[in-house]
Amino acid sequence: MKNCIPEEIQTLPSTPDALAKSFKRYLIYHIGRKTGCPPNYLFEAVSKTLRDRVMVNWHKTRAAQEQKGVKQAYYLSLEFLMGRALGNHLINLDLTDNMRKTLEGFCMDLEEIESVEADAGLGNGGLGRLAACFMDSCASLNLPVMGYGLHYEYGMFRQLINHGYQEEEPDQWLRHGNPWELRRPEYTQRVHFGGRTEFYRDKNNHLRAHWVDTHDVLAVPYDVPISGYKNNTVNTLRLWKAAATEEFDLYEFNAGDYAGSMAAKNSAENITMVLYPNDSSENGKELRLRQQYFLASASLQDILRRWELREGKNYQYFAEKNVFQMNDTHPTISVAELMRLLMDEKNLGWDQAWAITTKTLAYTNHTLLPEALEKWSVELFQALLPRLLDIIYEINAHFMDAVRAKWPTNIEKQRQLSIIEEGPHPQIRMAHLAIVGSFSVNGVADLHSKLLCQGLFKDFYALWPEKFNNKTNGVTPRRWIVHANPLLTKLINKTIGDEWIADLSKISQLKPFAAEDQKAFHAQFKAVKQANKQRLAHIIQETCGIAFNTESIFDIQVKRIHEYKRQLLNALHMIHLYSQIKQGKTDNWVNRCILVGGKAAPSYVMAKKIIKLINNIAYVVNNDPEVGDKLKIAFYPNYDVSSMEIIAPAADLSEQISTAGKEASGTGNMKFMMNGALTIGTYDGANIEILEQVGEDNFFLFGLKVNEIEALLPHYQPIDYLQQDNDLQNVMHLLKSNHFNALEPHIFDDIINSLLSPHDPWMTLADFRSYVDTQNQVAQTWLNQSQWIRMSIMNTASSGFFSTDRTMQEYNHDIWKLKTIKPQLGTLK
Ligand code: 26W
Repeated sequence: MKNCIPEEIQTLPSTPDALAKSFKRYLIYHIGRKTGCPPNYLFEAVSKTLRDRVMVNWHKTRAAQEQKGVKQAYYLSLEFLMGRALGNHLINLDLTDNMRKTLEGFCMDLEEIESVEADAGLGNGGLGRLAACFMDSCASLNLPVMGYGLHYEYGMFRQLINHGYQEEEPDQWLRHGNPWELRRPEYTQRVHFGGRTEFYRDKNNHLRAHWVDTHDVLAVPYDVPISGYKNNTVNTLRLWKAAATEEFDLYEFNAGDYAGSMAAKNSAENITMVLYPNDSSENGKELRLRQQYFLASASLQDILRRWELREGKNYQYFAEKNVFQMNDTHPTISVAELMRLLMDEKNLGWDQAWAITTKTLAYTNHTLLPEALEKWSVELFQALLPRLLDIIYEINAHFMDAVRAKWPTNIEKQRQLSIIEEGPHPQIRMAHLAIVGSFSVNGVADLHSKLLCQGLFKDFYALWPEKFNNKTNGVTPRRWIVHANPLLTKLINKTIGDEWIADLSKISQLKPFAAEDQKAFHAQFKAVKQANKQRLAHIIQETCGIAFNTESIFDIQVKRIHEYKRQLLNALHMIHLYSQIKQGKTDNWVNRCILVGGKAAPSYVMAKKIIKLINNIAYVVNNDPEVGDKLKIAFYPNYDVSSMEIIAPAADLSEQISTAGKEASGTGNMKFMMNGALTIGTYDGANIEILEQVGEDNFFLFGLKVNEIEALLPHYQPIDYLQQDNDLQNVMHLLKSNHFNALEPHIFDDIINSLLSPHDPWMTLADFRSYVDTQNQVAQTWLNQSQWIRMSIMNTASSGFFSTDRTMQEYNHDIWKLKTIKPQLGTLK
């Protein structure tokens, strides 16, 4: 449509008065409410006021990044665990103070408004939150990186605790709308399912394929702005929502089957209805495969569309200017989908398409657990994605040639490495497809990457050592220090200035302030921790009705509930402390408040039992007058990103107690460290690098190492540990005697049996003694408060390495090779 809208647009003024004017305009004229309206409208008006200030920089960033010749990276992920956006944008735009003043003018409190926002819980745990921290750091580093994910109608379920049991409720995060997303139907893509392959000869007599008789689903993008820290860059996270095509509505509608047409519409729109709440075991559900292909296909088509807008149909330089990072194997069908698009839609030959694919795709592995390695049945693929199955077979045939060339006489190697696992029900091994199709394969911590090369992917490493690399995870200091811990931020700024926020390596300038003679700084550091403990204690009182005394050690384990993370080891320690109190062994006692939080996958029976056990122990301990303040235990319901923002700043002790070799990295460990918690941890994942950075004097290390675990596993006899250890006997006796479940006898029998089984892969009892002894050291250290504070300051001051800014710089230097792109300042032309 013709128009003469001026091309020049200007960023809106952001003085408190200007913000107030915008806010009033939104509330009164856009939303149509005034005083006395529900809080979600106030939040919406505040967010849209701020969003207006993001908009021009968003345009400018896109304009700068979409110039010809600019290389871009795309982060493909089924999960983006973003949490809340408002506070984060305020920090990045440096508008926190102005907005606070504006709202004070209306007798409103900024923190209260922020707390109205629903978490964008589009992820399970570590992998999803990592994607969110990556997006923040890429924008803050001016890296042209776009995120592609799914617009789930329901995110991670809400966890309720009822009589100690987990119950799940749907997460209706979009109930009041989402001011941070923009629907962009003009960029809708069409994704195929079902049908069959038809081969034909093109005019040059080349054999080509058509995917025909498909059932299509539309992918409608929702764009979310990702602002960088005080640098005017605003990147994009594009989330796809499934919608039915009109034809397939109309066809059935005209045939008179209204209900049938609606059912078909539903089945299309189901694809992005809900996030799968499993964070380790893959269960082969068709809908999950549909989600994965839907993301891959819509994103790749969108990227090719944008490429052609800039460069036309010329694919010669595509690989030089585009790179895709696959977040675990979940989006790995992209390997085959990119081949399909390049060959069937863009008419490239196999060799050219394969060269492009393997120069643009990179894969990050996030787990060594065998049950988490994705496999899809060939049968399901045949029915749902027949054309992609053809391509995977052909990729595998070429790959088997390479395997034969390396190991000419070894048939067994071919069987082990094949993308197709043969058997009565053949399966596609997605990790193998990812490695074969990628130029880079990385793990997420030093140890984890080494274990990939030596264990899980050993033969692939022998074949292509140059593909393998490590990228130790991080977390964004903007959310995990500046936003979560404003008091600490103020103290650090006052002490060393604020450059650490954009360059966390500078936080090491705090190290001299750990020295014994820095009494004033120590007192202020301690006061900050105390205030943050008060803030958490208040919430625990409100939600759990349990009184946490802020003079006690706050000993915290929050993460997904999983046997390998060993919440059970923590539970055994709780019972041990309780038993000590009951036996009167309380000389030099140190009071402790133990907090555990996390969600169990709804179908993970053992994880749910662990939650019940912790709640039952808590009930007995908290209601025993003889125990009093010596020990308090709480289970934090519905642990999510926003709760971690309150929890991490209040922790004295961070529990990172996985069986060595099982936790790929961990990122909660880093959030705790930054906020001055000391870690009690095994030699696992990024704990090892935390220990290296902070020094062993400032870290409580315990437990068996990977090689010891491996050596012991075949002849592990938990009974032996029991026989040698009185404390362990007392603990197991209390458990077995139904002490914590008098009204529900034997409900914990399967837990007891798993601990005592020689086949317990997590070897919990093997680490019990070492854990309890180290917890005693923790308590002894706490008695020396000045030493504790020194160690705590050293943790914050040594956390510089764990910024995702560093992680992203490494991805960029080694894998993506992007140039930084800054938006042009001034008015937009
Ligand atoms: C259902 C399939 C499935 C399988 C694995 C879903 C999700 C997963 C993820 C790999 C689980 C996950 O979140 N892994 C965590 O990734 C973090 C970021 O790299 C690491 O810090 C954690 O150690 C790792 O457990």
